[in-house]
Amino acid sequence: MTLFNERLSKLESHHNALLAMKNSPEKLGNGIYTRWNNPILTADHIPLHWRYDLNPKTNPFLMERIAPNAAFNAGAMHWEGRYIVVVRVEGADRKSYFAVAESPNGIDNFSFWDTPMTIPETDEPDVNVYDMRLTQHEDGYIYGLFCTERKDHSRTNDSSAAIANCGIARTIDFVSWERLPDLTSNSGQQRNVVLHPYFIDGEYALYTRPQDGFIDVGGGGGIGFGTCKEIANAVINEEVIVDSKEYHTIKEVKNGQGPVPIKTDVGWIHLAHGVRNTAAGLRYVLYLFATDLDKPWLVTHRPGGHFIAPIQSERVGDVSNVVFSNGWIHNEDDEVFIYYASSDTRLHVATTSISQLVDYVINTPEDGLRSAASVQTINRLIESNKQARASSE
Ligand code: M1P
Repeated sequence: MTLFNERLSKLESHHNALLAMKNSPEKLGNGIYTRWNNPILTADHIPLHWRYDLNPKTNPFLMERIAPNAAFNAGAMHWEGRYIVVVRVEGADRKSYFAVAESPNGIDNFSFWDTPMTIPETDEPDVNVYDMRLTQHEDGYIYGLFCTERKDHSRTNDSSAAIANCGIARTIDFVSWERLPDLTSNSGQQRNVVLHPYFIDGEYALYTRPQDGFIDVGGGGGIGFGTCKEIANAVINEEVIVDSKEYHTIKEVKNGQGPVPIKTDVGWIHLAHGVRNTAAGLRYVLYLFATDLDKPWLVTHRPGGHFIAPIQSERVGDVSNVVFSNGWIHNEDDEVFIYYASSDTRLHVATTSISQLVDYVINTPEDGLRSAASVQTINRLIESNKQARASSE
């Protein structure tokens, strides 16, 4: 057997085994959701024919020619009975692109479609694109809103200076994408923009994240909300802050809407990320809040603290101490699949149900914003547990 054939056979059997691997749920969990033990997608899941020149004449050593670096932050949708994720794949060259992967059950056996997604560019080409949020809108299209990043040419002395904005594309089949003009708003920059699935007062409604700078949100106060008459020329003139960043909380530095909120009897349940600074750098965690069914910019429930934080091996990766989510799926059985990435490296799933999310949102105490208030909240729970025990004896 030649070196080429031997390597190819090993690579294929390793790759096939990875894609066929069954996932298993954690044993006990916290009662709110169940983490699944294996990441559902990693750089190793990227198809071999995207990475290797498979011709022995031009690649006798069977070297990897186009290395992937990571597969993470994914939009998600239950589409035609299939669990679809639109993954942020990052190459060794640091460019991200989108690729669709699908699974029969939402928890394992994810495999990428034959080619990465081709998203047309605008007249001002994107340098990097990432973090697509998928919305099945009542206008009939599936929208993908994503971050488009370009160099900030006004700051000539800073090679890192960049401008983030919201790119908009739409499809009906995840194969052909129509690119629309980027969002226009009064904020200097935008990231984490999400299209609401319904018209509000006849207009398209978007969750935004106004920010002054590329990393720092500066004066940007939190997760915003605005409407626009057209989506093919999306202009938001006014943004209100829905959920603000807050001193000494999990979202002290910044926050951002995750996927499209899920509609429930008690209101829209939102998954978001909150960021605080530490001596070890920024720490990203996920949290939930709920908004009014008719006015989805008014917060009705604010469970305190994080919902998902990085644990164990999730803590380490290209950007350590990060969990991020821009995709979840609510299926017809009221099961919820939360797709979250860890440390900008790999994609995981945690499963829960609408009943559990509603219970969590309603019954988790709010952040009292002071240590003494936290102790009072714990003492109230201890006291009610004592009373419950006494009345059952
Ligand atoms: O590196 C952590 C995350 O940083 C950014 O998030 P935000 O817009 O809130 O600052 C994004 O680049 C995101 O993709 C990344 O996971």
